[in-house]
Amino acid sequence: MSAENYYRDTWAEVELSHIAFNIKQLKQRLRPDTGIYAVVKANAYGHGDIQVAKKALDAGAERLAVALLDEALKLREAGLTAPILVMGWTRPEDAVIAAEHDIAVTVFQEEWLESLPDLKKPLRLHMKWDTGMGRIGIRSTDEMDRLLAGIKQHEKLKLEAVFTHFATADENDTFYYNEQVKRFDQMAAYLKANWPDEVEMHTGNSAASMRFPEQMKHFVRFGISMYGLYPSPDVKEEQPIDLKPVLSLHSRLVHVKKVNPGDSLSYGATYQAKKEEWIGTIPIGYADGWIRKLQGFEVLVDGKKHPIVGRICMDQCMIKLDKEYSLGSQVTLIGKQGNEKVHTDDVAGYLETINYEVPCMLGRRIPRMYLENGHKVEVENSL
Ligand code: PMH
Repeated sequence: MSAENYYRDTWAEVELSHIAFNIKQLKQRLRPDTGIYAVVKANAYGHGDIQVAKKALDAGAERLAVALLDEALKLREAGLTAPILVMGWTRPEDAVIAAEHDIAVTVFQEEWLESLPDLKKPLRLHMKWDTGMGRIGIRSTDEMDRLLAGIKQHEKLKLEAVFTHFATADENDTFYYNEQVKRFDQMAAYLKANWPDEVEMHTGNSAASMRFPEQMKHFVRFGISMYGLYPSPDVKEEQPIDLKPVLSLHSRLVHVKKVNPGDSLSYGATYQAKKEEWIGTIPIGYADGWIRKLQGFEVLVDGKKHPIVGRICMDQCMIKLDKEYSLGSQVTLIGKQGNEKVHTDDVAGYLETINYEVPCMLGRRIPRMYLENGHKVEVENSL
């Protein structure tokens, strides 16, 4: 269920013009003949897959990439006709549905080809090469031989592309990255010698595509940096392109009170006021993905940082205010207020995780408000 209204004082803002800005920055660095897959898996890293996909295609991405067939079908149901690739494993019996909707799938197992049902429509295949990620993909030219032979046997199958994924493209040390590039190039040379048709190639994620644009093949797969986040602290420092964060997270004070010295807050009564303190309550909690480990993290009210105090509850948490604020005052958990900002990287650092995880954690219970240059264009409440 998806609605255009919501009745709670917590929301995420998704500034679509920044998607376009980030794509433009990358395009300026890529060779003119390198295209872009907008990676919109996992609900576009939590940002909203349909809205982001539309914007990315408008802004110059040619194609879409997702992890699961279900995600691809959702995009088709929303009327998106651009080429879509499922980068993860698809069940062979579901290849019929993929073909019906003209969705390209990833192939890397001989048994998979053998157990394909009869296809009425052509099916586009991307062969995955495991050059060092160790996740999915073939690792040898023997396996490639067997897959190529299998593909030849099915007249409905078309080998559209081959691809690989880098494990360390976001690190300063490029040794392992270069090993993967070498391995890919060897396999590509073998393919060229053993397959008559032209086959597309794509290797780069955000880190590789912005750091080594001249090495990119026909396409790159642009994920985290399309959302305005650098893939790692190393790349953030190197800053090969300028990026604008797309997502911000906001709430409002729904209760403000003065507590006395010794008064306790929240589950476990673990926080005790040392003196008279102003405490605000905001309607976001761990069920929204604002997890308990964020206790102590500082959020913005009135352009100033204020810490979350006491345990974070399922739907609410408390912040210690520097003075009394009126009900409804805006609280920014990720984003800017005045001269202060809380970056997604700050949340990731506090949680000792990567920035990718932060927008993905934000639950569907948080409505997404879509903006174009600060103006609201759409609201989606997919609770
Ligand atoms: N291609 C593949 C196969 C991926 O798995 C990902 C991201 C991307 C491209 C985009 O990478 P980027 O976001 O760094 O640009 N996949 C994942 C993952 O599986 N875990 O974290 C990111």
